[in-house]
Amino acid sequence: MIVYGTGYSPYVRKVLVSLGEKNVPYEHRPVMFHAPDQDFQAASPLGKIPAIEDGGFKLADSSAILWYLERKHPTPALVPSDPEALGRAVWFDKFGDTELFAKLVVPFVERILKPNMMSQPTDEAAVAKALDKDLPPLFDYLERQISGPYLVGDAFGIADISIATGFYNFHLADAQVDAGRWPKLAAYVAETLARPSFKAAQDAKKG
Ligand SMILES: N[C@@H](CCC(=O)N[C@@H](CS)C(=O)NCC(=O)O)C(=O)O
Repeated sequence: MIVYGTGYSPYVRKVLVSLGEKNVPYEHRPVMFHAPDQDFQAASPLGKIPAIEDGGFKLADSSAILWYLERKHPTPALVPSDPEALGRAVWFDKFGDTELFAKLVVPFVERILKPNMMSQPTDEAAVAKALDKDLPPLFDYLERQISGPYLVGDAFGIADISIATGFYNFHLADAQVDAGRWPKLAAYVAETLARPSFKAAQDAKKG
């Protein structure tokens, strides 16, 4: 299996973590989004990362890929079968990919991407707004949801992958979850990112 997309991407990381958990070998091609690479373009209709090619089968979108991997490599299961747990897992996947990451990424964009890759100055006011205003309600919500090592049920899964992945970019930008204010979230993020699958994905090629 070929996985396209730089290791900086939280969405690419979701795929790499899932493959790591399932012990599926893969070749990683760390292209940037919209890269003029014909094989990548053929796998990603919108030019977004991640995309995969698996024996000629091409698929884009991290959630679509995780569901594909779940059916193709069912063990260990990363998607629960219990109806309520499944509903929550899909919710956390969506929430992590959209509302949460849109805010978590702000320090990364401002402090890493803009000065290093876009020749633009950092807007610390935008970082402060994300840290002081936009993220606290989301962190409050997650703090209330955490009651054990995993967000859903008694096993690591897609919800944990999708919620934790963006915190790696958050940390790269020198931002932290305040453990005094959100102790369960801070511990949960640290423990999840320390899993071998996340460690390997964090070391993945950035391109
Ligand atoms: N829903 C997609 C989102 C993927 C996505 O937005 N990836 C970013 C890079 S982190 C991208 O390719 N951006 C380029 C664009 O939006 O045109 C997924 O889960 O894979």
